[in-house]
Amino acid sequence: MAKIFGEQAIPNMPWEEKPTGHKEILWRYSGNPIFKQNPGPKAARVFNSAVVPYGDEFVGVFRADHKDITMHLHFGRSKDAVNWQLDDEDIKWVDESGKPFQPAYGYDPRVTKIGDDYFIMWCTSFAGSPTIGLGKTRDFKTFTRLENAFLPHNRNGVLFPRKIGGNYVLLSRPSDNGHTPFGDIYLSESPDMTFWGKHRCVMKAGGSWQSLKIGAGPIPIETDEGWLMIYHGVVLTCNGYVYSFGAALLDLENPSKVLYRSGNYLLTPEEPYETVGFVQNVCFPCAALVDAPTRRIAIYYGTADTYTGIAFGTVDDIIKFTKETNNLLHGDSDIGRD
Ligand code: BMA
Repeated sequence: MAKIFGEQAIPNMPWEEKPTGHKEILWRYSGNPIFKQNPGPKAARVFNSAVVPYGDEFVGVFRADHKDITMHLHFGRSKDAVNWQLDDEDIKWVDESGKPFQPAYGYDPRVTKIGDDYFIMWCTSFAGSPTIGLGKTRDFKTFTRLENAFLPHNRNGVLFPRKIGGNYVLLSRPSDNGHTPFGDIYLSESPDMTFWGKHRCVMKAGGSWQSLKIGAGPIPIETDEGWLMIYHGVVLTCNGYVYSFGAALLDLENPSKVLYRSGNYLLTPEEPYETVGFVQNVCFPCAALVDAPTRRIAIYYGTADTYTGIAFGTVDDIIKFTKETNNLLHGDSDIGRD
């Protein structure tokens, strides 16, 4: 059994036991999807979103695409992390001097807690092109934008939950301006969340379900087997892109070194709410709740760019699966400097 570092007990997180006879590593919540269409006066579809425990309850930063098909971040709160009260309006950001500083759009948020701060990463508009927006809050009332991490074009920013080697570490997926037909996972370091450098390649797309592009998903989970990184992988079929997700273990002190990488997906679009929607065949994880004492994990994933689902499993089963199906590609186990 792997030791899980830094993760708190969340005894009230959503959970259902594995259905009898279920053969796969993950199983879907029976009440999926937890967000149906048109959940708010402006929000048409809520998906690819981040949730975290907060006090005895849960809060989240949600991707809500509006009824004019623009992409926004909304705050939400919940007592059980299943039934959510979503704000009608999008999050209002200020800059570090307290002046309004609203992004033109925002999507695919992640939330990482470090100390008392909750850092929020999302895909933001920078001079009209996508890059990684960064912000922080302590109370989920005042949301302060920090400097954008990178130049365009970049997406899927995921901050590790502690400094590594004295620096903050951010995963990212350099991209283009559109529905990017390529994409590998990189990391960058920063002493102060403003200046980012020491860029490293973590792993590249390749191999069946993850052959076209890959991108980090939930915040990596620190275990004594390595950082457990759940990530999405895309294959291009005759019928378009298919988004599945799998897992990798990264070296604890040098996370650009991949120790294991799942050769099979953990979850792929199968249910109608995953295969049919605004964009068909998408399972896109952005958050996970882990109850360290019981090893339970609840993965939140956007489905078909329309709904939000939860998949359950255990950290130990995912680690075992990642090792058993291991399919490291050339260069994965390197430091990724060249
Ligand atoms: C990606 C991202 C995701 C989206 C996916 C499928 O490029 O934009 O937000 O879920 O495409 O449309």
